[in-house]
Amino acid sequence: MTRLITDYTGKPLNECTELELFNGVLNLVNDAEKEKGYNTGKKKLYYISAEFLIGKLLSNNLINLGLYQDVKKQLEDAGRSLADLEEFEYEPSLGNGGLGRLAACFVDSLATLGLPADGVGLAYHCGLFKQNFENNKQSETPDRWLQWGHESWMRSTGKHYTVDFGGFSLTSTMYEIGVTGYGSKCGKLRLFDVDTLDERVIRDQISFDKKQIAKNLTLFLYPDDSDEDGRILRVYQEYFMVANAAQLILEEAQAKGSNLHDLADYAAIQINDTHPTMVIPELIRRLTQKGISFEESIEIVRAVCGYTNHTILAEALETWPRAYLQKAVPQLLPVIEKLQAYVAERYQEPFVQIIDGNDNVHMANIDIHFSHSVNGVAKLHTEILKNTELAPFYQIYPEKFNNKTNGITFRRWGVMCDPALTSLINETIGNDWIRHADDLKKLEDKKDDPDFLQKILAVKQENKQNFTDYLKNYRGIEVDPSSVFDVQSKRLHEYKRQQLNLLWAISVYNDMVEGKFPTRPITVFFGAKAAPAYIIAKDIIHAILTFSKVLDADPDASKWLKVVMLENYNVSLAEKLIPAADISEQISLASKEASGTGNMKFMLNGAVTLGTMDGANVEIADLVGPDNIYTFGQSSDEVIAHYKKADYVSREYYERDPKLRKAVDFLTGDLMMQNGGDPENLGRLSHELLSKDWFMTFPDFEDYCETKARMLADYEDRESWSRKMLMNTANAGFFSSDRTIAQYNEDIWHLTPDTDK
Ligand code: DL6
Repeated sequence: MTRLITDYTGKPLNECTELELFNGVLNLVNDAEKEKGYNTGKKKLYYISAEFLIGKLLSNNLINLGLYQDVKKQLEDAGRSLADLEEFEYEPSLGNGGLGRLAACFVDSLATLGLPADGVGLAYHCGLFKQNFENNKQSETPDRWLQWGHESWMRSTGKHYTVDFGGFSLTSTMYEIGVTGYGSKCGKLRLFDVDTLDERVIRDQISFDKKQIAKNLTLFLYPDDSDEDGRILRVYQEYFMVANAAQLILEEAQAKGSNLHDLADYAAIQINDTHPTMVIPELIRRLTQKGISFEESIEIVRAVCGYTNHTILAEALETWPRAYLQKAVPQLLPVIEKLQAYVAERYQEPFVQIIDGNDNVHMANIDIHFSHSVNGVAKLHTEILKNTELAPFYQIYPEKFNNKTNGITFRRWGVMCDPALTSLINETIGNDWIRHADDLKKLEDKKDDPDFLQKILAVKQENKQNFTDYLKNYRGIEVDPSSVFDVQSKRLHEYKRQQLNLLWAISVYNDMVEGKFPTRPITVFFGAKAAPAYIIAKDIIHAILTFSKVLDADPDASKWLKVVMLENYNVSLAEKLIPAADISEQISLASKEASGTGNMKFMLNGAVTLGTMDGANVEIADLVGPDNIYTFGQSSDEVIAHYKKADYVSREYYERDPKLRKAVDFLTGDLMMQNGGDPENLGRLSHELLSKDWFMTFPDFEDYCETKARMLADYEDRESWSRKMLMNTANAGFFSSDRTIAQYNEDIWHLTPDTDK
């Protein structure tokens, strides 16, 4: 039965304001979701995560509920447009990067597969900061997403818990955001907030009074941790998240008949990175309070919890000084100390201790000892964890380690963001691929069909034109849609090596000055936010923005090369940018990117990868074969060997390679300074590269430039390039998060799907 939007607006659609219309459709979606109902079952998964980067919800939910075409038509018949409502909707900023977006894809797949599951996290009021560019530099402002009518997505449940901290207690409220499944019942995101939050503690931009915990606890995701107050605040946040989660989990299990000894029959917990680690001691604490022995509590919790590791960067593995825990959560410290005694009794190896000799508590070590499963997020990553980063643990618990290569939801990253490609695929192989992604493989039958290859090129051109129009209309940026769209969009981090791409672009410019021009114009897009306290990352942004001005100021060069650093890159912008990309830059230093998920989104949308053999790039290369990906650079084994021997000296490469030297010198040269370059930022960046270059940009520079030149030359054979695009889309099926979630369930959670639709 058709749902009428007018039943929700109470007046004709052509008389509605944008807000009335938006709320009308939103309430229609909410009703449809409730009518579908929620996946239930005896055992439920709690996926606890500090981030859920869910993106805008309106169109995604309409697609999943099967209402998209109908609602679009009702709006069009009244002279209104769904695209306008999509623009009107404000994006929730509840995440930072891949880790949070993965959690959002996972809850979509959990719902779609009918698995009883909640995402559990925090209801940040401002979430991640909003990025602004001024004077070629990043600045940050609060992103008050909640002020934009999202109360209707995020519904209060009226449920409250008490969370005790050192010297005070806070009351929480649980909010819910519905997670629509595709052709299935729904799931829920359950986000906790403090009732006492007060946004007036924000002083200036994103700085605020960090001591007033009751007022600032859920203000920002990842508050600045460059000082001690900021770091302790993160402990408060993490404990608040898991203390609420623990109460919810125990309450729900008991309501379903658990006697707590059998908790693992009622609950599975996935600990997404180390932020939710304290759920382990918290549950043990609560179980012992209920009269269960400490030893048995450990076994119960271990049977319930699984841990996912998302990084091999040592500095990204959280450790908290014992004093912080003593201050914020004194009731938890005795439990952690007993866990340390338990470990020390069994294992002497210093690396695996929970509390080290300097009184630092290693959160990942708690996870590994007291979970029954430890997984990495791509084949290579899991191997590096087992053999290098976490080798002493692997020796103790070989049976716990397993791999779950990441995935993405094809509803958002295919159907929703690329309607032109979706139509072409649907008319060629039908639409089963949206739920059974391996079906995409059938597209390979078309790889020698010149008409089909032309159609693929036409779809890409349409997407490039759409993005060009968007940039012009909404951002005032002009780009040439017939240029090659070369895209690197991801968090700004030295290991991801935006600086390598920049040095390449500078050397293309240097070539042009010498009269060597590219065959076709190239537009290089960067989208990236730098953590506010990450100085070198901000210097790299400054260098990119300044270099883009150098190009704009040069009438000859700017016809051939344009660099666009997109402000405030977020999910909505990714949804426009990715379908338009020709080249997907995945150029992290081999061994450092746990998986990457952007690489999968670009691949699905027919971009060809230029990448190192890192993270999930390795699996992309296996799937598409060497003709359909461009790989370069040192192998992960070579990189790991260099770190071990500590024998890398960046200056040697600089001295040896004149092209590299010229590009590096350019960073601090006159042209950069004349175009708004700040000698302090650029000098620091140049010094960092020349004196350290910890992520080994220089050794890969030559191979990167040569490989990219070959790739750009190959781009000119349009039919052959289109075949590469096709092979990427056709082989993307493995990267559906439905596959990933099915594997987690099979190996770790053992939930029974709710098949009662
Ligand atoms: O697993 C999701 C995502 C991976 O795809 C990225 O490779 C990885 O960098 C990211 N990890 C994090 C955690 N910390 N760090 N760094 O964001 O997880």
